[in-house]
Amino acid sequence: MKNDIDTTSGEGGETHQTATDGRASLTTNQGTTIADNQNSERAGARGPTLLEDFILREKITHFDHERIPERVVHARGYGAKGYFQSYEDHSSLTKAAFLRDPKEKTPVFVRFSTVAGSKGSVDTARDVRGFAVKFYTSEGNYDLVGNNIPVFFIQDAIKFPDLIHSVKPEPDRGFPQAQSAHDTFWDFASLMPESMNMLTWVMSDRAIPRSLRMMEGFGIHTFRFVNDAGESKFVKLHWRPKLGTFGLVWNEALKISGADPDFHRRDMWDAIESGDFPEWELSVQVFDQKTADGFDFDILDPTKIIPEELVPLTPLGKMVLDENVQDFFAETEQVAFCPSHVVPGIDFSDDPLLQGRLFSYLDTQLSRLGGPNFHEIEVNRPKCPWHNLQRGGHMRGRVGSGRAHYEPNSLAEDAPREDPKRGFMSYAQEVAGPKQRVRSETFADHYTQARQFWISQTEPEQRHIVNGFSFELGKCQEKIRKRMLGHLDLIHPDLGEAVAKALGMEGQADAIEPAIAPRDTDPSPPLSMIKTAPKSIEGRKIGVLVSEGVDDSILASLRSKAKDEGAKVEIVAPKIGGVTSAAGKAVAADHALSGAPSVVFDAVVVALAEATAGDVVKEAAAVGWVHDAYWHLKVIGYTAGGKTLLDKAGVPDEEGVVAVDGKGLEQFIEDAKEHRIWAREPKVMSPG
Ligand code: HDE
Repeated sequence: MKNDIDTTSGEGGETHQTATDGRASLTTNQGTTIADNQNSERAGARGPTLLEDFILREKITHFDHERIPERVVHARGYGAKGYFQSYEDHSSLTKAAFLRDPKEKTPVFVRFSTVAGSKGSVDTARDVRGFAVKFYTSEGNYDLVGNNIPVFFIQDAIKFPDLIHSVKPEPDRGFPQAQSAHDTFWDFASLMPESMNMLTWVMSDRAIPRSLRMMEGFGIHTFRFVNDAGESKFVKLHWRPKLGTFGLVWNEALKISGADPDFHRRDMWDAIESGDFPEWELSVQVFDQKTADGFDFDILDPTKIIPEELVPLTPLGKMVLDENVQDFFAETEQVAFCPSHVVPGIDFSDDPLLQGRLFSYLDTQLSRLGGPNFHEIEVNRPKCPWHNLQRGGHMRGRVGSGRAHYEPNSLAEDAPREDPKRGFMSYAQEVAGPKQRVRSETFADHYTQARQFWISQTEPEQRHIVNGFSFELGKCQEKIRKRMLGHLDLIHPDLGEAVAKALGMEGQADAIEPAIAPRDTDPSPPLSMIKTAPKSIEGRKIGVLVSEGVDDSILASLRSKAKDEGAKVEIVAPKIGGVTSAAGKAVAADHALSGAPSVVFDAVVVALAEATAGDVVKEAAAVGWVHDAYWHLKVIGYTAGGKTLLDKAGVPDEEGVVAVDGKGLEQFIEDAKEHRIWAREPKVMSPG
């Protein structure tokens, strides 16, 4: 653990800054030791405070300026550190050093985020998640600034301010916060047919991830890799989580927002603290211009994916996050990602959204971080040597030397010089054409891929998309609902019909003329989370509700089985003081019942002792605990005493409701590996 007081920066070393007991003395920012940190200086014990109290003024001034402007989008984020390691030498693809040496561990800083909400909003809002990775490579910083959904709402950067203005709180009233479920967003979206593919993804459970550790990441745009021979291929970048990709269910997400607004960051922090390091695989889809020419969509259009059936994924390496941040502000808040931060071997495509981003990120740091020297902040500084002839600017930290800060010069022989051999060179792509403001016709099919996404989903996933649309549109004006229903009919008549039914608006869809009529394609199974879900409870949490006299052997076998499977058990007791087991042992509570509703667990066990179950059963919180677990399709284990609570909550004896005495525990774990009992859902809610 590093000391949070920096005693090393002063030249003076250990003089007056070290108190007699060996602890660092409190000083001002100028290094002057502070004698009294409890009282400001005043004229007389009850008199006015003196302006000359520089210690008070310095402390308050610093405090007054402790906040910086939050990010205009992606304000709520969470960071972690780790490394990337290439599986092998990929030099046939790229000259980027970090993808060439499988022995090298390249340090990374990752920031996950929501998009619409402000810094103090909740983790589990329905939203796209940012997935931004800074690789501190030996050849400079490379930022892969992606999202957890592989397509985007718009095709041209010039529409981004409009998109964000529409989703942010409405400017006259200042709400709603962190939500797309309001008029302005759906008004804009329904007038932008290009957003239809992304909207279908965002209404799926991908927009309410179970955990940041269980999210995919995508570079979205087509990029280029360039090798030593100067040959270039196009690439799409993908992160795939080792634990699989999982979502919450909507009602669960709503309740988590209240029970634990920090649900995702706490989950990430806890996992890393306990040595359960999140891991992702980086892959690319590699293709050339000829292959691109054969697609019936444009590879420069960021509202399209390249289905894996057309170009499979080539794994490049893995990323492991093994260290939590030490100072949230200094690191997570001040980290500055820019898609324009690339290294030799990685290059851009002409995607018009990407091209706008190449300008925007550097620009936004100037006001957010206060000037052009943000690269000197520790989290942003390259870990390889860097030197140039720039000087000056707000908060310049580096101390330059010599007279010549221009080039060419003959006064400083040792000044840095350009390096045509190792330096970054853009791929020499031919560019020609008239200057014009047009949208290429190859960008005009807005429905085919949305339809493919829809038909690739399992039944429960389709139900949730219907629910997502009907929840959000249910908060909008009628004309917006009708317009959206018209688009949904084009995406797929089944989707349009189901949402219309859920809204009670059958037959009311506007007729919308598509620029290009949608085509039918084959489904693409990798687009479904359920079809690709690993059967495992690794990284999951099992909540166990106990009462006085709980059976020791059930707790012991549950703990040992969960450990073998890489899952965690947390004890929920009526009171935080815990309970005493049947054998008279103290069972510590991880949570009081009031502080841990079942929404924060993946599976639950109701392990009440028969003799004391009656005390728990009369608590509405306990009944709600079990009722919600059932509603949210969780696997529920129970003891003989626990059965009383299940009966009170109206939980029937059926698949996924398992007696855990004796052999039943194995069954409970096997069922929990299915994550949710999807067959139960039609019994607890209808779509919409
Ligand atoms: Fe961003 N975006 N964005 N974005 N974006 C920002 O940069 C912008 C887009 C993404 O954790 C801002 O430092 C424009 C797509 C992430 O710090 C800003 C356009 C994708 C993050 C900005 C886009 C992203 C940002 C705000 C359309 C997925 C958070 C603060 C042309 C590939 C990074 C900042 C972090 C942040 C602009 C579209 C991902 C204003 C103009 C597409 C993950 O520069």
